[in-house]
Formats: sequence, structure tokens, C-alpha cells
Amino acid sequence: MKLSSEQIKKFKQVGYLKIDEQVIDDNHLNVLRDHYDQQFAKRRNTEGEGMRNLAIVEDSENHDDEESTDEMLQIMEMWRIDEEYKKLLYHKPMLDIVESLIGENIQLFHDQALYKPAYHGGEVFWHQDNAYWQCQPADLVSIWLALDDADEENGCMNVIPGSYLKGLSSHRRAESEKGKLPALLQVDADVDRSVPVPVRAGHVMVHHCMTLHQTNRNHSSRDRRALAIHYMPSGTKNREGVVMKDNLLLRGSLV
Ligand SMILES: O=C(O)CCC(=O)C(=O)O
Repeated sequence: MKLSSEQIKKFKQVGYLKIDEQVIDDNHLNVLRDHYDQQFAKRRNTEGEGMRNLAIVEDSENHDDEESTDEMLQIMEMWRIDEEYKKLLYHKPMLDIVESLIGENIQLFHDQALYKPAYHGGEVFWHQDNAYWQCQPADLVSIWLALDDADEENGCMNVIPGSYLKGLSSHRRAESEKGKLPALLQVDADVDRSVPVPVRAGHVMVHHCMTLHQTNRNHSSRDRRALAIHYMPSGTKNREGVVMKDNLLLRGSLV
């Protein structure tokens, strides 16, 4: 699924791209959903076992209103705990898309399952991924795979086209009307320029690590299960300036 020169040109202009073709077929999708649900079910109501709620507000853990807390559930590094997700890292159509954008030597930065449950899915605030990561050069791209149809009702991605060309903005700790959110960063964005990117189940969008993006709360009756895989060109340095040579090599060779 190599991208056409038109698609590459579009990505370079706006910093994201929705892929029209289905990347994961229905059978594969069902397997991924089952494994996803099992991994979240195992970790629900446990602490420190690899799942966290990004929508948790500072000091809210013991509050009476915990029931009403939104959930933006995250499991980092699904590939380490689930063979199906490890296999997915080598899924040819996805690596072809990535290769079209960052070249043939591709390493995994990390992956993460991002689950907004129906009725109380939490928000992810405007940010650029590289504000969290601080990788250099900032040439990483992410594939965002929808396991459920994702639209404006259940929290699809919203992006600011072209924002990746403007450099890194200064982020602060995210804050909602309920208080500060220790797990999330936030930046001011020109929301009038925001574009929703609905993605059907089994489809993907890809975005640059400097693209401003955000997802809304999910108060619909439909779950929004998604997986983000973050890829880097081999030779990328971490925030300490060290080349990440130990990260999984997914295609090509280490440079
Ligand atoms: O899935 C979400 O709600 C947020 C996704 C995101 O911020 C990302 O993939 O970088």
C-alpha cells in the first residue's frame, strides 16, 4: 500500500493523511478487537499493571465523584504483552504507508492502545506528540488505527492542517473544568482551523509528530477503540540525545 505521489504531497502540505482503503480486513479486525478487550478487561480496576486513565484529574482518586470521572484508557506497548499486536507491527500495508513518508529504515518508537469507552470517554487535549517525546530529528509519524468506526460523536481525531510546519509550541499541563490532568499536556490551538478526521473501523490515518491534534470526549453509546503506532526513521535520537538503536527494527536496516 505504497502512497501515491499525490498522497505524499498532501501529507507534506497538511501533516496528516486519511487512507481511503481498508488496511485491516474484517476477520483480522475481529481478532484485534478480541485481544484488545481481553487486555483491558484483565487490567480494569487494578493499579500499576500497565493501564492508566489519562483523564484522571489530580487528587481525584479518592473523591466521591470518582464514578463520574471520564475514562481515557491507555495501555502502552501492546506489542510487548500481546502477540497479535506484535505481528501487527510488521503488517505490510502499514509499513508501506510509513516507508512512503519516512524512508525504508523504520523502527518502532512505541505503540499504545487508546480506549474511549461509550458514555464516559475522556478528552485528549490539543498537543503535538513531540512535545511529549522530544525526539530529534522530529520526523516520526504515527498510524492511528480505528478498531471501531470513529467519528465526531465518539471522539475521532481533530487536526490543524499545516500546523506541523510551524515548529514546536510551548505546552503546559492539561487542565479541565475539574482540575489539572497529570498525564496530559495541552497547548492553545486555532480551533477555527480544526478539521475532524472520521475513520472507519479497519481504516487508518497517519499524522506527523508535530501536527497539532486532539480528540473529544465520547458521550455516545458507542465505544471508540483505537491503536496508535509511532514509527521513527532509524537513527532518531531520544530526549537525552541518544540514538535509539535498541528499538525494534521493523523494516530496512539500522543506520
Ligand atoms: O486516540 C486518541 O484519543 C488520541 C490519539 C493521539 O493523541 C495520538 O495518536 O497521538
